[in-house]
Amino acid sequence: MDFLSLLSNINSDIENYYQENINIQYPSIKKMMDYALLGGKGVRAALTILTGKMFDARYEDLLVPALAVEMIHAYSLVHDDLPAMDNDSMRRGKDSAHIRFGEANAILAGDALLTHAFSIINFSHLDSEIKVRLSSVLTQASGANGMIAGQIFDMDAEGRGIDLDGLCKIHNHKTGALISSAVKMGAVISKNATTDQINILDEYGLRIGLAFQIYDDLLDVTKSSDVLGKPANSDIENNKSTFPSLLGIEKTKDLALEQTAKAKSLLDRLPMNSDELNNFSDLLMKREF
Ligand code: GRG
Repeated sequence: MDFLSLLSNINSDIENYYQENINIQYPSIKKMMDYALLGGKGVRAALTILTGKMFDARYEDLLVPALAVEMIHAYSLVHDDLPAMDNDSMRRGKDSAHIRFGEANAILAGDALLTHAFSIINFSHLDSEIKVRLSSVLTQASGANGMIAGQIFDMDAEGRGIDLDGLCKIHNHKTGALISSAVKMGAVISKNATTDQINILDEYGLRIGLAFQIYDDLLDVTKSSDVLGKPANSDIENNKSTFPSLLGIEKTKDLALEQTAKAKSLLDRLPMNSDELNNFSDLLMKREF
């Protein structure tokens, strides 16, 4: 199956699961949450599901963390687009949430997605022990030691020159941690994964997350706003160091492929067939947006 068909099938299952299980009493809040959540590629959900399949996890179980991680991701995009952050007016081919609903509503819609990501886990059909493990993985990745730290490092670096190590540190936290949590939750849910295997997947997730971000930086300078569904060249306009600004386009491409190859080589250390996740890793480096 090609990249977009795979993602489109997963996205429609995630959307159905969301509509059936989210319990929001107030239509105006639900409308803003729907607006911010739906319409992304669903890469993190796909990583959870493909990893879970490797460990023979049940598809209906995997939908729980797959949705939760997409809700955290959507909240981070809403807040990242705010005037106080990156100040971007377009996202996923439409107005950013604060342009559509106003800044205060967008902040609250982001907060609602963040909070309800954990409700989706806690009120699900899963065993209590699994719920605790999933919540722990997701909190670690999205909280002050993960994505939030990455955003703060990123803001601190704005307008100052940073080196390649500094840039990798930002993105390991800002992008890699959540992507790695998506991968790990697919394994954790199955109860079949050993600690060693989860550690291997953690490293795979961080490497593929870094490769994803490097490639995202490349798309920012090589594709149009129409193709991206968000403003092109936004990193330059925000005066941010990026992989292309530090390395140039060709070396950035090489680095993305090198990180992907390293990520894939980690999968070889797992005893089960990892072909689907391997192929997906390659497809991430061929995406158009
Ligand atoms: C608490 C104020 C506050 C902020 C939360 C904003 C934030 C912390 C973190 C930002 C995280 C962020 C926006 C990382 C960028 C990662 C990235 C490459 C996003 C694009 O991901 P895609 O391409 O997007 O998967 P789609 O739209 O397809 O889901």
